[in-house]
Amino acid sequence: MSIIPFKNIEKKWQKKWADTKLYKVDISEAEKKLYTLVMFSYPSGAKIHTGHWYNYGPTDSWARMKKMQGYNVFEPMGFDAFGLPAENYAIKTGVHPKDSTFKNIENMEEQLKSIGAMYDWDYEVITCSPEYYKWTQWMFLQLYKNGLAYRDKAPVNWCPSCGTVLANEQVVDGKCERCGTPVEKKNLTQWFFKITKYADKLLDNLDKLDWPKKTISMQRNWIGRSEGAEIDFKVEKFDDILTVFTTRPDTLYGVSYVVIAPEHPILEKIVTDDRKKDLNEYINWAVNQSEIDRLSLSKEKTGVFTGAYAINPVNGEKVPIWVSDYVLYSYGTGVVMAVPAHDERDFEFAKKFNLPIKTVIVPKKDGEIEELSEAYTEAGFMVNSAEFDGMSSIDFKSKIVEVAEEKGFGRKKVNYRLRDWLVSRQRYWGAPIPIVYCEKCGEVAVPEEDLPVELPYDVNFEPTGESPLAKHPTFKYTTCPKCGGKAIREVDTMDTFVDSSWYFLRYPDPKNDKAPFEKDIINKWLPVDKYVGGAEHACMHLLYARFFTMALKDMGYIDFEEPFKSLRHQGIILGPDGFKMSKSRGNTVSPDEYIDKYGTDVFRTYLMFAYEYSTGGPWDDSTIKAVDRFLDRVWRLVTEDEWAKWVFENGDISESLDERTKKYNEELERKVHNTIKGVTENTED
Ligand code: ANZ
Ligand code: ZN
Repeated sequence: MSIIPFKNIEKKWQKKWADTKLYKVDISEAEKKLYTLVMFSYPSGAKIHTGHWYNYGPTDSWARMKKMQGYNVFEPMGFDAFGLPAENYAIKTGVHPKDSTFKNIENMEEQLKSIGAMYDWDYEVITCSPEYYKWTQWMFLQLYKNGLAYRDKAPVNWCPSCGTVLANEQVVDGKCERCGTPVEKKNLTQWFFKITKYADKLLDNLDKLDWPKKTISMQRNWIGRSEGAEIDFKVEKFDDILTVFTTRPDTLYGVSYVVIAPEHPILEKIVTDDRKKDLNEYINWAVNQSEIDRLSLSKEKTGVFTGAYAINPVNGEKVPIWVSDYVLYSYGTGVVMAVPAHDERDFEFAKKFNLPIKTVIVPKKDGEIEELSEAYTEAGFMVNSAEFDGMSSIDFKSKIVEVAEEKGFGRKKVNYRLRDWLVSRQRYWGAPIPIVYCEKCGEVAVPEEDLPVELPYDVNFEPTGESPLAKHPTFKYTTCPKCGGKAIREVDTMDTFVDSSWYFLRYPDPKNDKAPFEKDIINKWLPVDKYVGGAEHACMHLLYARFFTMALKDMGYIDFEEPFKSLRHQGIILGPDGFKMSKSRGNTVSPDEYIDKYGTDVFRTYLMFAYEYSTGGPWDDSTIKAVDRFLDRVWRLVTEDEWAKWVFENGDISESLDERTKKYNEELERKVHNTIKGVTENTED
C-alpha cells in the first residue's frame, strides 16, 4: 500500500487542472508546435481497459515531457462514434444507437479524465454529431465533384442468415463475424472512392515516412504494384482477342494453355457445344469459392476445357483455352497465359490435366540468363545467342516487351492489387450519403448549403437486407435540388472509416461551422507529428487517411499530402496466461483494482516501465510494487522524510548538520540530473 495519499492528490489536482484550464491550448500560437495524437476511441458500453490505458497513458507521459521541454503540445481526444456495434446493440435491446452512444461517450469521458492526461476537451470531436458529419458529407461531395467518388455495380459480402450486407472487415475466414454463416457474393450498385488514382503516390511517399517497417511493407503489399505486360492472344475461329496480364513476358515461348476466370463474359461465346454443360456446372461451383481458397497454392487445382483455342502471337502456336478459379476476374485482365515450367500454380494445373510443360528460360542466381530456348533466336527476338550473353532477365523482359510493342501484339503494363474503396453500407448508424436521384436529372449532389443530410431518429433498423433508411417515408422521398421535381434520397450510409479518414484535420478547429477547418490553422498544425495506435489499422484507416489527405491537397484545401509524419504502434498487453485478453477466456485484467490500490500514477508508470512499448507482453504485476516504492521515495524526498533519513542515518555524525545537509543536497542534485537524463532518454525510446 502506498504511503502517498493519492486519492486526495488525484482528485485535488485533476480538479485544479480543469478549473484553471491548465492544459488549454492556444491554437493560434503554432510556434514550436507538436501535434501528438492517439487513435480516438470507439464509445462502447464497456469500461476503458488496459489496452486503452496502454495506448493513452505512456503517450501522454511523452507529450507531457515534450511540454516541459518547451513544446507547444496539442493532444486532443474524441470519439469514433458511428458504427455497427451500437446498431447491433439496438437491434438486441431496443435502445436507440444515438442514446446508447451519447451515454457511452459521457461515461468514457469521465474515465478518460481519470487517466490524468492533458487532453483539452474543448477540442473534442464526435463523429456521429451532425456538426461533424455535415463535413464528412461535404468531403464526400468534394470527392464527387472531383471525379473521386462514383457509383458502380459490384459484388459485395452478404450474410443470408443476418439478411444484411457486411463490410469486408466483418468477414472472418469467409464467414459472418456475428453468426458464423458463410458469406455470399451479391451484385449491388454501390458508391466507391477512387483511391486507386493515388496508388503510385501512396506507394512512393512510403519511403519518406517515419513509420514502423512492418506497416510500411503491409501497405506496399496491399497496394501491390506489379510491373509487366499485356499480351494479345487471338481466339481461333473468332475475331475476339484475349489479352493477358503477365509479369513474365520473357516466358512467352513456354505458354502451353490460356486460362480464363470463371466470371469472364467471353466464355459464353467461345465455348464449344460439347463443353457447355461441364463449363456451366463448373462456373456455378467456382464463383462461390472464397478468394483466399482460389488463390491458395496448396489447394488442389480445378478447371475445365472450353473447347476453344488461342493463338500464341510469337509463334502462331495453337494452345487450349481453359477455365479455372485460380484466375481472378478482378485482377489484371482476368485472363492468364499459363507457363507451367515457370509458374507454380500453372505447374500444378498442368500436372493434373496433363498439359505440356516447356522450360524456355533459365536464369542464373545473379539474375543473368543461363539458358534460353532457341525459339527466341529463331523468331528474331535475338539476332544470335551471343546477344543475350551477360544479359539480365530484367533487360530481356524489356526487350521482349519492346518487340511486342513494335509488332503490335503487346504493351508495357503496371497493375495494382489495390481496389477502389467501397463506401456504401446498408446500415443505419452512419453518415447518410448526400446524393438524391431525380426522375429527370438522375444523380444529383445535395447542395452544400443543405448539409447536413440529417439522420432521422425514428427508424426501424431490424436487419432485412434493405437499408433501414429506405423504410423511412419522409427521409427517402424528397425533391430534386436542381429541378424541384420528385426525387429519392440515397438510403445507404457511409463506411465509418470515412469518418476517421479526416478527424485529425478537424481537431484544431472543431467548432468551425463555415468550413471543415480553416486552411491557415491546419497548414500550421499539421501534419500530425506523432501518431500512436494499433497496428491492425495498417491497411485500412492508415491508408484511407493518407488518400483523403492527398485528395484534399490536390483540391487545394491543404498544403501537405501526408497526414502522419511519425507513427508508432503500441504493443499488446496480454493476459497473465500469455493469451490475448478476452472475456470468454477469463484472463482480462481491469485497471480499476490497481488504480484503487496504487493510484493512476503508479499504474501508468508501471505500464511504461514493465514493457518495451511497441512490443507489450503478458500482464505481470510482480514489479508494480517496485514502481510503487519508487514513487513513495519521490514523495518522501519532497516531504523531507528522505532528507532526515540521510542526514541522521547515513551522514557522517562527526560533521555538523549544515555540512551534512550540504552534502545531501549535492548528492541529491547529482541524482536529480542523472534521473532527468535517464527518464528523458527512456521516455523518448
Ligand atoms: C505468365 C507467367 C509466367 C506468370 C511465369 C508468372 C510466372 P502479380 O505479381 O501478382 O501481379 N496472373 C495475372 N492475372 C491473374 C489473375 N487475374 N488471377 C490470377 N493470376 C493472374 O502476378 C502476375 C502474374 O500472375 C502474371 O504473370 C500471371 O501469371 C498471373 F513464369 O503470366 B504470369
Ligand atoms: Zn450473419
